[in-house]
Amino acid sequence: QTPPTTSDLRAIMAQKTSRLSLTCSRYLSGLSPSETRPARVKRVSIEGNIAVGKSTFARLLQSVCPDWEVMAEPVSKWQNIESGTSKKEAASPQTTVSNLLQMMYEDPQRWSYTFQTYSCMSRFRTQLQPPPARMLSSEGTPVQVYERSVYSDRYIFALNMFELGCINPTEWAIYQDWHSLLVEQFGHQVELEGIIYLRAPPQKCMERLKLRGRAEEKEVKLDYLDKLHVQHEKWLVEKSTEIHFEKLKQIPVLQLDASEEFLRDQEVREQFITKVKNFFNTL
Ligand code: UDP
Ligand code: D5M
Ligand code: MG
Repeated sequence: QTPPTTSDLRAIMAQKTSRLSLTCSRYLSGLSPSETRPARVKRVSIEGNIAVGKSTFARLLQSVCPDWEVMAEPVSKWQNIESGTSKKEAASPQTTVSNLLQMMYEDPQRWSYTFQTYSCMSRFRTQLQPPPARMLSSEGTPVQVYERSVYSDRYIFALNMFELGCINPTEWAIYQDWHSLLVEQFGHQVELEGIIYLRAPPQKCMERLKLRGRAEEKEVKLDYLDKLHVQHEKWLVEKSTEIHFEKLKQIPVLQLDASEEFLRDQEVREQFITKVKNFFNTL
């Protein structure tokens, strides 16, 4: 091989510099004034009833496109509450002290509010994570996809628990106060551009819940899934839930009929992916 000439090297350098400046300008032009996150990276949550297939669908999306980053719901964190998780305490070994998911299902009156504080905190943490560097230089439509959001925490689960009497009026007032404060303070950083609603009859979710066999959920009744289904319908279809954030009131929703077997049926899967791609392009 002949060594590169000076003009070859110049050409290579020019190409690299122009690629770098393209990446930087794309990144900077995408930044909206009050945020640290580039506006061209879209954020979408997958919403739906327990066991409708959100995690399965999230894994499918992750496998389809490298421009999409999927963030799973941190269920294992709720199952393993650890001591010594702060930075100061990081040097000492962490020990699992309890399973909050199990405690919430076993004694909802006692643990629902605590569960909501922790699940919501973990969702804020997830939604506040910056996009990975590879997304910033992507040519396509980079999208961060979350399994549920700080909004379903409030407008599905916390609201439902309040209506069931598992969260009392004082707890509900306090919850709503800090939830609004955090959403307003974090502003654009926790806003979503769209929602994918995986919709299926509660009976179908019950079948899938049994199929999955998560130990903590073995006492979950169809009636509970019915109530959560109604909350989803009110929020995302009928739009009758009272929403406290302007952008969320207008948010585009893609509804997919998740009673179809998208895990095993390739045709259904491809239809879903096409709909998702088209949806992302409209955001
Ligand atoms: N599942 C299925 N067919 C589908 C989608 C999901 O059999 O088309 C199964 C999946 O394998 C799992 C259960 O349904 O055993 C619940 O799915 P997942 O955990 O994804 O539901 P999520 O609670 O995250 O919505
Ligand atoms: O959701 C994971 C499990 O966690 C499921 O049993 C529902 C429960 N969950 C999730 N978020 C909440 C809130 N905010 N309150 C109460 N229960 C919650 P899955 O749908 O299986 O992915
Ligand atoms: Mg899941």
